[in-house]
Amino acid sequence: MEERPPVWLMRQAGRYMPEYRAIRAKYSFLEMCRQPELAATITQQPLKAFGMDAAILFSDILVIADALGITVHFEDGVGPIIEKALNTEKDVTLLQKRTIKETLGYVAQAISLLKPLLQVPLIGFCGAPFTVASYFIEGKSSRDLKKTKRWMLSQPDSFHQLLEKITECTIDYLEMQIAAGIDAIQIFDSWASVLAHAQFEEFSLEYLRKILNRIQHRNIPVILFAKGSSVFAKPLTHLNPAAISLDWNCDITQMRKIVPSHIALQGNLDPDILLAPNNIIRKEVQRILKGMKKDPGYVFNLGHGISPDVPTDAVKTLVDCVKEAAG
Ligand code: 1CP
Repeated sequence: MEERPPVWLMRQAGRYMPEYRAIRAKYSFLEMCRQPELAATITQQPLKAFGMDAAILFSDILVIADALGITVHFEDGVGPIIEKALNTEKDVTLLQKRTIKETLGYVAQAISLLKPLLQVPLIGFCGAPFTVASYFIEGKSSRDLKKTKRWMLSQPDSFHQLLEKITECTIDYLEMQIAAGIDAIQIFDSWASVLAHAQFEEFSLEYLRKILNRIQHRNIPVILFAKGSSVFAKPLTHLNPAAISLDWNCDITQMRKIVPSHIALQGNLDPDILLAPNNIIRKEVQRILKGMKKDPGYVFNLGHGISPDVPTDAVKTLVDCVKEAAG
């Protein structure tokens, strides 16, 4: 019998699930992140509904703002809003790193609550410094990150200072998650795709390298996700992560020519496939399963997160289809 790959989905907990919306009707998004019992319940919702092979902690890449004294809130239908978006070098100088335990201790509590309840590994996560910096500068979601890139290109020194500060907080934050018991880490560089190759190496990769080097002694598998990971696969392999999570633009079978076999591959299914009829979902899932059948390490996932308008039945179809591949 061929072994099937494990399956989990980025943003597997979220608004597409009625169980999530029922809790969301009573609490703000940040309350849901900050109350460990709620975060633990929401983390388990997709596992109970669909039976994924891993849990990802319910939280957000932007909660780290608290650790730098930046205030973020989430507006319904809009997304994250940074109260005082960063504008100048002085704003960066004024950022004060706070104790992670004091500002983000609730994340460790949620992990401690969850660990004894789960039968599957728990993935902790953080944002890549570049992506987190882009939200702090833009102040909200942006399609093109013009303000970020203008700053990066015109004042690279202060941009590096900002990345450095976020990196230091991120390392402490991951150390806390590891001490609390998570089994793996995924780092999300969701906006790397706006960067030219050399810009990616200078403004993102170097900080990812720093993070991986500093937590290496913990022996925790690290999955690197970037929007654009297929374009940046070569430099990402130089960091020697446990896995690289691929966007959906590439032919995953061809990526093995670039990514050595000791680094697992994850992802690659176009998230919009979940908007298609079930027979199409099955066909596309099977296409990837067939292509990766003989691969030494593949983890089934989407090329990016699930969107809120996806039907739950589509997610069930995807997970069932991967699990059936065992027989
Ligand atoms: O209104 C609501 O109910 C909030 C919607 C929501 C949810 C469910 C947000 C706001 N964040 C989350 C959870 C979340 N965010 C998880 C949970 C674990 C999971 O099930 O996967 C994770 C891993 C994230 C990470 C995250 N937040 C990323 C990186 C991953 C990605 O999708 O690229 C990013 C960029 C964010 C920022 C963010 N958080 C929320 C919104 C609406 C946004 C903005 C996205 C954008 O700018 O387009």
